[in-house]
Formats: sequence, C-alpha cells, structure tokens
Amino acid sequence: MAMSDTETAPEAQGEVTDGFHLLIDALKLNDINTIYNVPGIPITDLGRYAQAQGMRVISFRHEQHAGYAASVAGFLTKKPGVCMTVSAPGFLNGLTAVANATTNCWPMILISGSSEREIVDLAQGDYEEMDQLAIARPFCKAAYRLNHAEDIGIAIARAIRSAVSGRPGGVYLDIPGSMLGQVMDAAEGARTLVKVIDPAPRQTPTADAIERAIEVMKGAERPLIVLGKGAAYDQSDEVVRAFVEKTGYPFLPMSMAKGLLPDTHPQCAAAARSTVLKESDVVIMMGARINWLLSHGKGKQWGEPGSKRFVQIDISAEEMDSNVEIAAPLVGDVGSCARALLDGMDGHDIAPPVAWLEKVHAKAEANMEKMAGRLRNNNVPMDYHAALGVLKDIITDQPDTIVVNEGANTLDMARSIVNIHKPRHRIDVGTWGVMGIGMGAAIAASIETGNRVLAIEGDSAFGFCGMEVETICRYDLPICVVVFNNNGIYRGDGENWGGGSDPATTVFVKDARYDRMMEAFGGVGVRVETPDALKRAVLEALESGRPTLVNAAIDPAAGKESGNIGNLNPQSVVAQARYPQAKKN
Ligand code: OXT
Ligand code: ADP
Ligand code: MG
Repeated sequence: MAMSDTETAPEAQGEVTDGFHLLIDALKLNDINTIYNVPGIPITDLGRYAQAQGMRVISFRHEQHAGYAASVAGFLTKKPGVCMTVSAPGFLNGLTAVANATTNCWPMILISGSSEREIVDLAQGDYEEMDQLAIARPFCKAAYRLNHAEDIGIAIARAIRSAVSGRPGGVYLDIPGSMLGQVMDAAEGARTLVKVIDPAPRQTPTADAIERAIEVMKGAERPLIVLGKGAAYDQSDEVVRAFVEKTGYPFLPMSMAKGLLPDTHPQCAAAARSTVLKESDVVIMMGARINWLLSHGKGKQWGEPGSKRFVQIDISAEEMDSNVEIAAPLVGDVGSCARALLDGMDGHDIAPPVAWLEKVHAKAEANMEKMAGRLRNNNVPMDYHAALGVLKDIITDQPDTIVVNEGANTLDMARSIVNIHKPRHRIDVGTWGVMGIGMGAAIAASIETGNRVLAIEGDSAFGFCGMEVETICRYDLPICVVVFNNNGIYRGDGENWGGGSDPATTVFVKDARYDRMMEAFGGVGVRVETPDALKRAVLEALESGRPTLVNAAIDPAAGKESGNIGNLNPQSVVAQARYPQAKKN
C-alpha cells in the first residue's frame, strides 16, 4: 500500500526493527557470518538484507548444493553452516542435505521460508503450500517453527545448540514468510537476542571409565587405533597426535580422518588395512562408528569371532554396543578423552610388541611398493593410477590444498593413492556414499578456509552438481575441478543387454566436453589425455587460482562395477543364466 505524504515510515521513526533484521542480527551475534542460499519468495529480501548487513551470502543454482555446502562448512568449522531456501520445492531440495548432514554428524541449519500457516493448515492451496515442519522432522536432529519476531533470538539459539551439542546434526527452522515482516520496537527486539554460551560443552568420562580403558590397552598384543571423521571434526589435532604417538599403536584413518595425522606418518596403517582389521586384538575407535564402512565389526574381515576387544570414544552414548560389545566405552569428546587417556597412561606399560609393529609396517611397505609401480605409466588412454599418481605428487608438494573427492572408482582409488597431510583436508561422499556433494563441498571449503581446492570427480558424480561451476566462476573461487571422464558410471563400455539402440544404463555421451561448461561461464577449461598434460593443467590452475575444469580422458574399461564395494550389489540367479554379459561383472 502506498504511503501518504503525511504518514511517517516506521524506519524514519528510527526505533523499529523487523523479523528480517532480527534474524540477521541473531545469526551475527552468534558468529554466523555466511549463508548458503537460493533466493525466491519469501526469502529473496532476507538474502539481500543479510548481504547489506555485511554477511557473506553465497547464492547457488540449486538448494541441494547450497545445503551440502552448509553441511561441509559445519564439518570444517564446528559451527552450524546455514542454508536458506524458499518453500516446498526449494525446501525439499535442501532437505536431502540436512538428512545427509545428520547422517554424517555434521552441524547445519536449514532455514526455509514457508507459506501462510492458516492456508497451509486448512489445505486451501497456497503458493508453494506444504507442511514443511512435519516433513522435516524425521530427516533431522531437531525441527522448529518460528511464528513471532520476538522469538527469533531464542529460536536461533535453540537451533545452534541443537546442531552442535552432543552428536552434531542437521536442524530445520521453518520461517513463515509473514513472520519476516513483523515489526518490533528496536530496543525491545535487541533484548530478545540470545548469545549461545559454550554451545558444545566438552565432556570428560569418569576416572573409572579411563582406568577400564587403560586396563584393556595394557593387555593388548596387537593394538590398533581407528580414527574417524568425528575425531577430525573435534579439532583436537595436537592431543590426538600426542595420544597416538605416545601409544606407538598403528592407526587406520577412515577416509575423512585422513590427514589428522599425515598419511605418511610411520604409524599409519592405511596401506595394511586388511591385516590390521583382521589381526588386531584391541581396537580403539576414536570418533568412528562401527557401521557398514567397517563391516559392522564382524565377519571375515575382522578375523576370528570374539578375537577383539574394543575401546570406543564417542560423544554419543547410544553409539556404544551398536554392533559389537564395547569393552571400554568412553563417552565424551575426542579431545577430552584423548587427554584423559594420555594422563592415565603414565606409569603403565602399554607399549605394543615390536613384532606386531614390524608386521604391519612390512605389509604397508609391500602394498605401497606395489602401488608405486602402477602410478607412473604412460598408457593411452590414461588409467586411474597414472592420473592419480600425478595428483598425489601435486598434493604432496602443496599440502594446504583441500581435496574433495567423489565417484566410485575415482573415489576408491583416490582415497588410497592421494596422501593427505593435514587435518580436514579431505572431504568426500561420507557415510551415505552420496554422489553430488562435490561442488558444494569445494565451494564451502574455499569460502571457509580461503585455501586452494582440488576436486577429483567421477564424470557421473560431477553430473549431479555440475551446474554449480557457474557459482564457482561467479564468486571467482580458486577451485580446480578434475573430471575423470571414463564416459560413464563405473565404466564407459557398457552395452544394452537387450540389443536395442538405446545406450546402456550406465554410459554417457562419449568424450563429453565438460571443460566447455567451465569456459561457458568465464573459467578455464582444459581437456587432457596424458599424465603430463594433466600435471601442467592442474599446476597452472593452482598457481593462478582461477576457476578451472580439467576434463581428463580415462580408459572406459579401467574401472570396476561399484569400485571397491561391488560386493554390496544384490545378485540375480536368473541373470547369470539369461544374460551372457552378466558374467563379466
Ligand atoms: O590391505 P589390503 O590388501 O586389503 O589393501 C587395501 C589397503 O591396504 C590398500 N591401500 C594402499 N596401498 C598402497 N598404498 C596406499 N597408500 C594405500 N592405502 C590403502 O588398498 C586396499 C584398499 O584400501 P581401502 O580403500 O582403504 O579399503 P577398502 O577395502 O576399499 O575399504 C572399505 C571401505 C568400505 C571403507 C571403502 O571402500 C570405502 O570407504 N568406500 C566408500 C565407497 C562409497 O561410498 N562409494 C560411493 C558410492 S558407490 C555407488 O553408490 C554410486 N552411485 C549410485 C548413487 C549414489 N551413490 N548417490 C546418489 C545420490 N545416486 C546414485 C553412482 C551413480 S557411484 C556412482 C557414480 C560412479 O561413477 P563416476 O563416473 O562418478 O565414477 P567412476 O567409477 O570413476 O566412473
Ligand atoms: P567415519 O565415517 O569416519 O568412520 P563416523 O561418521 O561413522 O566416522 O563416526 C563419527 C562419530 O563421531 C559419530 O559416532 C559421532 O557421534 C562422533 N562424534 C562427533 N563429534 C564428536 C566429538 N567431538 N567427539 C567425539 N565423538 C564425536
Ligand atoms: Mg565415470
């Protein structure tokens, strides 16, 4: 409604604020200064105002990637990453990322605008109508709706604490559009804001629990430490390192814990994975769940049934005994538990037998030697090993570069070939093995750390999020994306088993020019066919800091079905008899 000349605008009275500005003030008060965003009704202006108020607002092309970016920001910073979306479809797009964040135990807050409550509740067909709060609940750690401007302070505080305390996770905050325009007296509004004090309190286990763990360690003949992404998240890097080194135990990093201690550390047992899992007798889990990635702690991979005793450090008490018996549960944060163990170890002989260390070392050396032989080849077309050998050397020389990695073969081979040297310098598909996290992760890593980012992407994985190269160019981020282009999912040489003219279900357009996508938005695109050309292109990208996409042609026949986890595919007895091609897989 137009205002007459005699009326005074509320702003001119100088004493009012509104829902938009209280929300921005509440986030800033809690040191949240970045929003990962996709604009639209009813939150377009909220993004504009946030930018005007000095926040960093990074607008994406699709909410899923804004959401993944927020969740990765949460992992990297221990503060909830914030994603902002429109109602119904935008909310649903962002919800995947909240669910993924919760699954990975990463703190994030999804703030979605929502439609008129009265209309939604009577199902009268509003613009983008959906009962978002009810839908969000099963997918996140906590979900709240904010109906009144005066509740913004407490709602943001509640969302932050829910996201980061205990086991971190995704939180949903529903913002009815009408709430944003609600007006309040400015001084009164300021008094409603809440600064969250000690949002994730440290938690130390009792002396008894520590003593119990030391007793288990004292009896160990073949001990092992497993480091998980919960330990990387905790940011107690020095204490963890001191603990690992004082024990002298071999350690096995889960994929996103790589670099917590360097992969080149003499105690690193990554290259002797099967040996240490099978033969160890005492296993100390530090911020790692005994889930599918560790075969649930059972089966052939873990040796004789009953041959292990577990010590488990986890912030979540319910994680204990989830899959196997835990002989010494330590419920607390990784840093406090490691510190208490370090102190408790004094005066006890927990040194591992030399024969065990020698065995692990010998196995790791043999595997690394075998691998080294495969990394320098000039096969045409390139295989994964040749391409990854180049990237391994580059990361060794430039260890501050953050590696993002997704795909199947591209993921599994990069994980074992490319050493990581610093904590939280590898971001990948996480607990769900989700494809499409790559560009969001790369953008968040760049925004949150300012470091160079190298994203090593399968061509399928890249396809889930490729449009975000425009976002990379728009914000001029120093990200080099290398697409391992083998023309398909797992392999590029699949056939249509029905013999028709449609392509196989797993193949893409051959020799697609992904490099031109980056060029379309003003970045650098390069197509390479040899390890030397790959090396030159990536070095130039990291040197210049310009957004770059290197389209690396990989042998379509080099990959395996599902990479290292082909055993998880269900088998059809009928297929073996009916389709001759099935035998190849
Ligand atoms: O000890 P042994 O002898 O056993 O040897 C081990 C180590 O000791 C050794 N090693 C080393 N040797 C030498 N030197 C060094 N440095 C070294 N380090 C280790 O190597 C071996 C193996 O070690 P590793 O890797 O540690 O051990 P392993 O046994 O593999 O570990 C087991 C796991 C389970 C922990 C590990 O495999 C793991 O972490 N796996 C994660 C797997 C995963 O999550 N995969 C992604 C999902 S696959 C599939 O679902 C895909 N989809 C479907 C889809 C998805 N996911 N999402 C959505 C939204 N929609 C659909 C799709 C579409 S993948 C995919 C696309 C794939 O195509 P792309 O084109 O993107 O990719 P390409 O395959 O390249 O074409
Ligand atoms: P990985 O996939 O690397 O094995 P997971 O995601 O399975 O790791 O496990 C991470 C575990 O870390 C979760 O069980 C989570 O509760 C726990 N965790 C998260 N943050 C902390 C922390 N600060 N201290 C201790 N444990 C934590
Ligand atoms: Mg591929």
